[in-house]
Amino acid sequence: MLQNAYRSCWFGRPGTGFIDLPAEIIQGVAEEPEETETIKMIEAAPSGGADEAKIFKIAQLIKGAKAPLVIIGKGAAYARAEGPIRELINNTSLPFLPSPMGKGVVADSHPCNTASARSTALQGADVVLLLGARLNWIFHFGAAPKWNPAAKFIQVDISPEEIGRNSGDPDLGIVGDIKTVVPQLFKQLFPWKYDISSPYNKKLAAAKAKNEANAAKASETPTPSGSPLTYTRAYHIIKETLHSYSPASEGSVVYIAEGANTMDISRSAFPVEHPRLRLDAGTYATMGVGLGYAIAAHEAYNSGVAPLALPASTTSSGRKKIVAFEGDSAFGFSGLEVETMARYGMDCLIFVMNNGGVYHGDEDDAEAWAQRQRNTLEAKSSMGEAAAGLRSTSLGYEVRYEKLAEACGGKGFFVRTEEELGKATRAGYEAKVPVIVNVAIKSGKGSTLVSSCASFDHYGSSDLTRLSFCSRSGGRLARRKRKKVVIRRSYDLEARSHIVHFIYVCIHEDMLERIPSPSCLDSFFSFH
Ligand SMILES: Cc1ncc(C[n+]2csc(CCOP(=O)(O)OP(=O)(O)O)c2C)c(N)n1
Ligand SMILES: [Mg+2]
Repeated sequence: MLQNAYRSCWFGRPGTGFIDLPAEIIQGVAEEPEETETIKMIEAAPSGGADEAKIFKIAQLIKGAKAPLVIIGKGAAYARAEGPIRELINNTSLPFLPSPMGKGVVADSHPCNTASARSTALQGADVVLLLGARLNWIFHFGAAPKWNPAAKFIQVDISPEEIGRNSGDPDLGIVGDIKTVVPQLFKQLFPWKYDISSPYNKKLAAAKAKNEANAAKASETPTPSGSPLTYTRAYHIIKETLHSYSPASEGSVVYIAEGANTMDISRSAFPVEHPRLRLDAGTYATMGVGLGYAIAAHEAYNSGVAPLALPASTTSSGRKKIVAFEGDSAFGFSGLEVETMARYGMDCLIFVMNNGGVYHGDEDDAEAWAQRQRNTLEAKSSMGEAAAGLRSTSLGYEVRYEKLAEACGGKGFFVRTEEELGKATRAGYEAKVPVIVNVAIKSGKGSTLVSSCASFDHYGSSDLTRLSFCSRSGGRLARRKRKKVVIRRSYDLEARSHIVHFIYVCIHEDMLERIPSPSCLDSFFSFH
C-alpha cells in the first residue's frame, strides 16, 4: 500500500498522497521479526516522450515565429528538467518567462529572462511554448487583452487534461515528460538560433531597461524620515541583508510567499538562481499554505533524510535558510504553525508584512485608526464612499504578530524603520529558533479594490474572525464591464464571535463562461 501511495504521489503530475493508519497500528508495539524483508525501492517514474512528427511540426512553428516565448512552469521544476531547458535556452536564445514557482529552472539573471518585461512579452508573443505551466489566471488564460489574440500556444505537460485548456491548441499539445520532450525538441531545432536583433527582442530589451530602472529607483530610494516602509523598500533591505550572508548564486535561501501584494511584489524582489527554491500560494492562490510550506521545505532541505529532494546547489553544506513572506491576512490562516517549528527546532525566518489589511489597511496612524474603529463599533459608518469606519478588509492596527513566536520559544521583532529591519533580519538569519519579524509597512489607505471576480468568505482563525476577499481577473476588465457582474449566491454565515457577516459571492460573466459545470463552480468557490 505504501508503495502504491508513493507511486500516486510521484508519478504523472506529483501531488499529495494520504494514508490513514488506525490508532492501534500507530501506537502498537511490534514484536521483533525473526527475519527482515527488504522492501523494493520504488522505480523511477515512467518518462514518456513525444511523437517525432509532432516534434518536427512544433520545431518548424518555433523556427518560423517572429516573437517566440518559452514559459517555464513549476511542472518543469518538479520534472527536474533544468538541465535540458538550460541547454535549450542557452543555445537558441529564446526569450523565456518563469512562472512564480518555475523561477530558477533557468537562473533569473539569464539575459533571455523577460520577467521584468512581462506585459510586453505577453502582448507581443506569436508562438508560445509552455513547459509545465498551466494556462490559468496566472497567465491570464492565454487570452486577450493581455495576450496577442493570434498567438499560438504549444503546451508540454505531464497531465493530459491540461492540453487544450483555455487558449491551448490541442493539435499542438504534447503529453509527456518535459525532461524527455525538451531534448527531442532541441534536437530538431539545433543549430537554429532565434534572431536576437528581432523587433520583438528590441521591444523586450527596451521594456526591461525601463522597468528595471524604475524598480531600482523605488527600491534604492531611502524611506523619507517619519514615513512608513513600503513593500519595495522593505524587500530591498531584506534582500541586501540576506545576500550579505549568501549571494543568490549560492542558492542557500528557500523563499516562501503568500498574501496578495506581499506575494506579488516579492516575486520580482528576490532573484532565484536555482530551481525549487521558491514556493508561492500557487495555482489556487490558497492562503494558509505558507507556514506549512516552510515546515515542509525545512524538512526537505535540512533534515538530511530526503537527499533526492535537493536541487543541485553550489552551497557546500546544502543547508538552506527558509524565509517566508507572509501578508498579515495570509499569516492569520496558519500562523500558529510557528509552534510546530519551535517544537521541532526549525529555524525558519518569517516576515509578516503588516499593512493592517487584506490588500490594504485603513490608516497609517494609531489615533485615526482608533477613530474609524469607534465609528464602526458605534455603527456610524455607512457602506458608501463616505464610510468613515473600518472596511471589511481591515485587520487590526499594528497587531503584534511577533509575540506568537515568543510565546512558543522562538524570537520576535517588531520593526518600523530601515535600521530596525536590517538588524532584525540579521538576528533572524543567525537564530537557531523560528523568528517572526513583524514589519509595519504603509497601509495603502484609501486604495480601492476593483474586482471582476470576487468572493467573500468567512473563516475563523483562533479567536479572530476575518473576512477575506480576493480579486482574480484584474481591474481593467472590471471597470469596463462592472455593470455585468452577476450575483450568484448570497448567504449568511454566523461568525464565531457573535458577529454576523453578510457574505456574498459574485462572479463576472467572463468567469462564468470559463467554468463549465456546477460542480466545478463549487470547487472554484471552495478554493477562492
Ligand atoms: C483560503 C483563501 N481564502 C481567501 C482568499 C482570498 N485572498 C486572496 S489574497 C488574501 C490576503 C491578502 O492580504 P494579505 O495577506 O494581508 O496580503 P497583502 O496584499 O495585504 O500584502 C486573501 C484573503 C484566498 N486566496 N484563499
Ligand atoms: Mg495585508
